[in-house]
Amino acid sequence: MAQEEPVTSVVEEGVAVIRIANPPVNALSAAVRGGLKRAAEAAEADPSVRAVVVTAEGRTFIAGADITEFGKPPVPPTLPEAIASLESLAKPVVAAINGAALGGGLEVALGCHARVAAPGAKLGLPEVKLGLLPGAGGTQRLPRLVGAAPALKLMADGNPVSAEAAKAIGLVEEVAEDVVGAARALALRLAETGRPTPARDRGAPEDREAFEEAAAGLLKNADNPSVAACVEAVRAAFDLPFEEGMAAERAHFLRLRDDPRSKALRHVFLAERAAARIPGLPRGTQPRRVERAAVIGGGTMGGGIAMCFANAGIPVTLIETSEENLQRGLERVAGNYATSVKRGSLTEEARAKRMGLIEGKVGLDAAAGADVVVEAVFEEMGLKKEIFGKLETVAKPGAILATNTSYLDVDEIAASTSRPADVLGMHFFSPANVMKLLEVVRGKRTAPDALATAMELGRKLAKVPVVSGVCYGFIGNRMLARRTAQAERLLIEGALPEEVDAALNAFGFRMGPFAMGDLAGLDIGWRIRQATGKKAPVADALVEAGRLGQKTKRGYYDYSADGRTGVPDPEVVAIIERVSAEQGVTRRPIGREEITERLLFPMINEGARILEEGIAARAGDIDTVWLNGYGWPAVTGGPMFHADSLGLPRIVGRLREFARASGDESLEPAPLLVRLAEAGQGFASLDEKAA
Ligand code: T1G
Repeated sequence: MAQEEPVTSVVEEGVAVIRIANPPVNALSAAVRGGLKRAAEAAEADPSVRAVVVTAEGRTFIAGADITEFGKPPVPPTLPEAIASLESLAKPVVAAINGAALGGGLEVALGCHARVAAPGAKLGLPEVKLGLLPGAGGTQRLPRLVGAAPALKLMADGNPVSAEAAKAIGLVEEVAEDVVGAARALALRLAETGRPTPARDRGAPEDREAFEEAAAGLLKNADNPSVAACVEAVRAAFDLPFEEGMAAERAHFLRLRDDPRSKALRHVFLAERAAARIPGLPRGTQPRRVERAAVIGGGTMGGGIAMCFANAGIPVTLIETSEENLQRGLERVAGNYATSVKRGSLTEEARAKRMGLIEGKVGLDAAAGADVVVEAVFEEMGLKKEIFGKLETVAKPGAILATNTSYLDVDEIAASTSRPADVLGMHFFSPANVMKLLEVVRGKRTAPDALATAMELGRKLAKVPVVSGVCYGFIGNRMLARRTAQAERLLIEGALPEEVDAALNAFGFRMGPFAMGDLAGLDIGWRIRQATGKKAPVADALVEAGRLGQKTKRGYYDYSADGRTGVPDPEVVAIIERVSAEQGVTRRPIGREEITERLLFPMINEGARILEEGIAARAGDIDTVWLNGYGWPAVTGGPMFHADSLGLPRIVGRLREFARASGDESLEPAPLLVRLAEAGQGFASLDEKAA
């Protein structure tokens, strides 16, 4: 269907008001760029037009270039051309910034001769967060408007500034509620006094000195190619004529745009947003109203979950079984907030407000007034069933009954109530008040509106929600179990903990599996294995030797120096060698590439099974889980995106080798993985269909 003209222009009392209406965020699609150029040319040709205003409909001015267009054949005009058509008008052009002006959106405003912003507008150049740099004149115009050092800071950290802050640095001339009215008046004044000449000066020496100092600081701390490109492009604004500076900027932009790093970051941006769309939700499904919450269990998880609600301004009742346990839970929450105030990340006023939203109560009856109840008690099915059996009469009709279980069968929990349609999983990740990921586990009888409620609530809690089906470990932990098993096998076959952790550190994970295990406590995994009859000979041997990790100053590493810095421990090597001998395995040196493939490829394989079984609806959802819950480095896009970038045939081949060498059938490539590899396709091809 032909897209309605997203750019219109109406002449009102000598002023052509150009309006962009390209929902949801007025991204600069080809139609918008073409519309802007045509509207500019029409305004120039119309003798009744004395001045021009550019504005937009909706909550954003312009959210930047259309990220979904990257990688597709370019459609003229380019954004720099569209912007030049505004800047080159003989008549004054004023931007009326009604909302967020980001990336190319701010660059459009920079191509205007003056700018007025609404009080709530945000202005920024976030391109570096997508592995890019401002590629439509931002690196050449902004330094000439606000100074090179402030310009570089704005584009290097990628964070937006408020309208007032923008005015303070000279980025906008005015801040006005009636942003279009103020822009019209300014444009007419400029028509009287003469259109400002676009700045083309090369920057004063003191500006250069401040810039070089800022650049040195940035380059010392970051090896971010986008930041380095920003520095070089802004430097060109000093050293080169404007047009040559524009050409230099364009060259940097095209190079970064085609870099795998930027492709991964753009995938992350779109995948996280696609994950919020619930597949197969009946049209017209409306989320239920959530005004009050209750959390059952005042332990670490329960307290953290209660904080999520309070942080979102939702009153929450924290429920425990005794006054003593309740006070302990509330003290833990108060301590967390106090730490944030001490660190300066929370004001005392905000702390008091949030604590005021958390009410402690003893007994399940206190959940009666809640619109959503989150159970966060010990991972024991009998206890959970008992609680849900009581909740069905305590909780009001229509309340969402959510379990925070990490592994257990949500359908079995739902079956312990007579209202399974209200039951689902909301799997928070520890620490719940910090980690972004929320797995929303859809039971087979979960009502569509209950699911929609949990997803919307997830976003309100500033989480990144992803729908998971019911299986042991859902999406993230089910894949993590594969990595954990291989990490253990690698130790038995010849690797050492520091070699395995170093491999994942080199890949981009902040912590490897063994450092992570020591931090969390090795007894947690040990208890799960004891309960499920699973074995991990090395990990079990460490726990049985009293090495539980940092909390006992010894785990896979020795922390006796300062309690936090782990160093290799000969005693651990002895334990590992003993286990290898008991397992009848002759140890061998294992190189970093094999370690990395042995850790990541079985996870990708499990991700393929999760897709085949419909546990996850999209490969991008699986990436979103790993990016937000397990620290997968965003510059490689997540496990499934990374698999596509490596090529699935290579992964299939290596998995077959691993399966043959170990005799471990579970390493055989999943049918879906083989099918895609043989078809020369990637996981992304599935998402294009599921979009
Ligand atoms: N292009 C395409 N789609 C976009 C988009 C964009 N730039 N920004 C948002 N969307 C979609 C998003 O996928 C979602 O789609 C819907 O809009 C709502 O987004 C040349 C090269 C503007 C602050 O990096 O920061 O300009 O899932 O859920 O929370 O120099 O979107 O609904 O189908 O995020 O209200 C630079 C990216 C681009 C800004 C609004 N610009 N966007 O937040 O909504 S590169 C950015 C945002 C560039 C130039 C360079 C946020 C927002 P769907 P949302 P929100």
